[in-house]
Amino acid sequence: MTRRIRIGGAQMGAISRSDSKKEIVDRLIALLRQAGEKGCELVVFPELALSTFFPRWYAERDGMDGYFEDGMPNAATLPLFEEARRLGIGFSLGYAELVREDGRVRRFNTTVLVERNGEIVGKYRKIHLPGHAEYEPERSHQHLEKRYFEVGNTGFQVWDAFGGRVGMAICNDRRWVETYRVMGLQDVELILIGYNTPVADSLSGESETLRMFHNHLTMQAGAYQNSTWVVGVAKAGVEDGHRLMGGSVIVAPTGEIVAQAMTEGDELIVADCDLDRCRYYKSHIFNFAAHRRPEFYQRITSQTGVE
Ligand code: CDV
Repeated sequence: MTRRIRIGGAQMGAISRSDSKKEIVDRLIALLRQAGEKGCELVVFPELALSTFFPRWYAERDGMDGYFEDGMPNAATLPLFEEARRLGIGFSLGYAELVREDGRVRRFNTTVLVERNGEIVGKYRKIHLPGHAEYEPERSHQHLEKRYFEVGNTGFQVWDAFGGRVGMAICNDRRWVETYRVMGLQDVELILIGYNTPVADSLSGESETLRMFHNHLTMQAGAYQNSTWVVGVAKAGVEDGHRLMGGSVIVAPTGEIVAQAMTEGDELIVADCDLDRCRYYKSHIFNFAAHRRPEFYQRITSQTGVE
């Protein structure tokens, strides 16, 4: 029996501060229906797909709570869950999560994995939070994820779903080799990643081309070195004067890009992903059991910064 699954990467264009939750969810549903027409069984939505990328603005720590969801699904997102179940399509969805846990209010940058029957089967809370926690006047835009979110507490798990082994990561996580390897060691076959990446870093002066190269380089390397499919999906375009990159891709376990977005707007990319293609490298050049030497990797878990 083939384990081929048709996957849609649902890149989104910009979301402005003034857009209502209903307008945003309607756009997600439109992308989902397009995916249904193309025969997709799984749709990957971006990081923070229900709001503008609010960490670019400074406020009190609870000053952005209006952009957070305090349950999933909730009244605003239920129509998306219902339409997905009606169409028999699963999806991953990134959003800002507000939860009462351990007797206090906690805020995470979260993605849920929803199976074709509408059930949430996995939840990942972003671990590598980029940026800073206080206002930094030298920047043209802030990146305050460390202010508004806590480091995720789910770890990098892998779930049996969609006929394979599925993991998730969020945006900055894609740049870290550890993200992929921890899932690789759990036999991951498909990693779903949403991102919001500014085209410019006001401190480094890197070109847009170089930043797009790094976007793809990290996901292609992660796919190849762990012999897994990777789906990376952007929220792109100009949000209230701040431009985010597109470049959403579906990457094969060989590291090759098999589908890529061409715009910075709402755009669906599609690929047929045969999960059995993961098996070749997993049993040859990246046969971990045969070739890894963890006795020489201790620094990776015992040490954080350079010593
Ligand atoms: N949302 C992100 O995590 N963005 C970062 C930016 C700040 C570099 C990223 O790694 O794309």
